[in-house]
Amino acid sequence: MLSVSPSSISTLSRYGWDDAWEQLALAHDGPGRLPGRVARVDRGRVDVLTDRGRLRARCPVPPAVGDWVLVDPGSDPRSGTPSVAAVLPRRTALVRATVSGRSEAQVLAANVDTVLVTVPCESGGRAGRMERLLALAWESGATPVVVLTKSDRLEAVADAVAELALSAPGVEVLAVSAVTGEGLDEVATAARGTTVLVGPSGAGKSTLANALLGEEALAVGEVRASDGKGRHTTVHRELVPFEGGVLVDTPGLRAVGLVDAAEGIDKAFTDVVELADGCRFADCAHDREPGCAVRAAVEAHELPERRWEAYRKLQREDEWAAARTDARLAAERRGRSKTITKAQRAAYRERGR
Ligand SMILES: Nc1nc2c(ncn2[C@@H]2O[C@H](COP(=O)(O)OP(=O)(O)OP(=O)(O)O)[C@@H](O)[C@H]2O)c(=O)[nH]1
Ligand SMILES: [Mg+2]
Ligand SMILES: [Zn+2]
Repeated sequence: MLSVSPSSISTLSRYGWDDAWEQLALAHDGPGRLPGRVARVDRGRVDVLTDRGRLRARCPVPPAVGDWVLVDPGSDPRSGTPSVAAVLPRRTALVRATVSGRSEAQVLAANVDTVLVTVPCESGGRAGRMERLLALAWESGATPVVVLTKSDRLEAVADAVAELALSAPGVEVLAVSAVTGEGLDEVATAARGTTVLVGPSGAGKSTLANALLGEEALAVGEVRASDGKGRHTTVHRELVPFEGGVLVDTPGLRAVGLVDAAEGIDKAFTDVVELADGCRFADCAHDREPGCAVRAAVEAHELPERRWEAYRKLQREDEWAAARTDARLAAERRGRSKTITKAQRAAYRERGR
């Protein structure tokens, strides 16, 4: 029998546990098995939040932060330490290509509902990196929200928000200062369910997480005075429950490669996709074809050339990566998380009616 009592369910639900997870868990039932959520992953070991507290468990195949697992307490024959017996199928997964660009993908976080894409106010040319992160977030199946951080350092906050919004169609764009607390309530409201903070080093992700948590749980680092870049203070992905849900703080991303993210890219560029629908030819390459709505919009300065180029660049990169991606990984992601995500999206639509 699965070891879940009503009181343990109330503890687990703070971490995001629900009836659907319980149904999935029953399929992997075993004596004394404890459900729990992965809060941190180290080499061969994971920290799992269970109703009996935080367990450190061995794990032959490392899951990702945010995965729901079933732990056999004290079952490892050699050491008697807990070990992970099963990883439940993912609803969503935030996945990037590995930094090396080899044919591997890395799951940044699993079972994510909201992705807070942080944009530090001091960074110039903010849109490009944000667009890339939005594509990654959309592809995961979660809902992205853009957060302009350190707004206390900015005079024209509303202008900066409006400018970002132009490159984030259909996405809520918020500004926040962890120093003054301005905008914090809005971010707390937007941080629904399991919420992951992503963005460059020094953006203030850990500072914002601490502000949302109401305690200094995560280490914060200075940025270099010369260029305002962070020093990669956070080195582990870490899941922390808070009053309003679950937060995942992540290390600043140096490079964010996209993998099998065509859908996510299109969602991050709905303005471009809609324009392309208006081209005369269905297979328009948006180059020199007559009746090309995209070129016309660029020439009329209705679609910024920069944004059009950014879209093309991400598409090319994704196609290139897809051609090199390990077929097994791609199949795994499509077969598991994506079908579930699609079913889930359909369910959301139903509920929204
Ligand atoms: N003025 C101001 N400074 C902030 C704010 N939020 C963060 N900072 C400062 O920005 C610096 C970087 O903050 P962190 O929270 O460590 O940034 P991070 O995104 O977690 O960085 P990594 O862990 O390296 O990825 C620190 O010096 C913070 O004090 C803010 O709202 N206003
Ligand atoms: Mg940090
Ligand atoms: Zn066209």
